[in-house]
Amino acid sequence: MKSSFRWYGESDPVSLKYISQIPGMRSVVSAVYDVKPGEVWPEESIERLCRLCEENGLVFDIVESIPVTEEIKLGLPEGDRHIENYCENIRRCAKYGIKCITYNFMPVFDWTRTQLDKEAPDGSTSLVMYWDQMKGLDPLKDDICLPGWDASYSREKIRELIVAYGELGEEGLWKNLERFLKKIIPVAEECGVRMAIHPDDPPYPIFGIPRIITDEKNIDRMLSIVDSPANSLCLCIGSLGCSPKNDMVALTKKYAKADRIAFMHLRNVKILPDTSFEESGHLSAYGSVDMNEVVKALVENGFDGYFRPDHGRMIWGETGKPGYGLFDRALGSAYINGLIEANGGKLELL
Ligand SMILES: [Mn+2]
Repeated sequence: MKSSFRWYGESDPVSLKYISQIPGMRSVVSAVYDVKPGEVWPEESIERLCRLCEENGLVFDIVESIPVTEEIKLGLPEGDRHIENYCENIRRCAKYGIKCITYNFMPVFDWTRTQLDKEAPDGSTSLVMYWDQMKGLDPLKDDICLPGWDASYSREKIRELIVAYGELGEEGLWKNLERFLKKIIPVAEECGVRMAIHPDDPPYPIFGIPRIITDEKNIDRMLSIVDSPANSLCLCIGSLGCSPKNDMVALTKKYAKADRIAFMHLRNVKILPDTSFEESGHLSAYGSVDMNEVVKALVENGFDGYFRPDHGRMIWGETGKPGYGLFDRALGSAYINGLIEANGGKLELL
């Protein structure tokens, strides 16, 4: 297995030097951030990321994400040009050694939480979603913007998108995903890249916006659209795991065995009695997922792809991008390394 760490480029307060000091760390998960979604990434930008990682004893070989535009997801005419550009981005990334590209097919919002700095009794903070904070909110009527929502959209644009997706519905979104996959997966195959779709976070509809990568049945449907290892999963334990209906150990076993996991997002989540959830520390005892059983399932089923500790809490006075501080993610990484070693798995070092 290949240990990786997300890095938001040169403006990230977490340095590559520090990332390289995390035991077993190998790959940097990053992206070109200064290009509008739907456009082509300049080769110089990809090359620069490769060089910076290499200078720090790391490798940039996994991308998160190449965003899928609303035009593609809504099946608008402009979407065709965006899909062409998407294919070109896959080719360009492959040219510089990228082996895996993560993306999601979530309409409008990449993820939804109601608070990013909920303080736990120990003083650490984390991201949470509480239904009682969501109650009564209506983005069609109210002037609201939840954390994690794309701030570049105007309120008016968000309302417009919500109406458009409501009309499109789940089946319409499936149709557009199918169209997208049938275009990009052959290109990924040709380039030796595995596409890894990130599940919807959280895995249920919010404000009536359809969500489709939510559970086993829908994941099976998605994987069968193009039956190829190039059409794989970024299995995010914390995203799928915040629905009590998803058995994360069983899903990990099933998809690792079928070789349809390219990337693992390993973090724990605590589901509350009303199905609200809190992002917890990685340790099994802190959340609702048995992390040891998840890692054991990976080892026993020969998983040799990438994993990263995903979000962490903010601890030790660190400030920065919520979920993406250095300290707790590094602790998560070390914990996962321990689980891998104890279960007889192997870390692939550079
Ligand atoms: Mn994730």
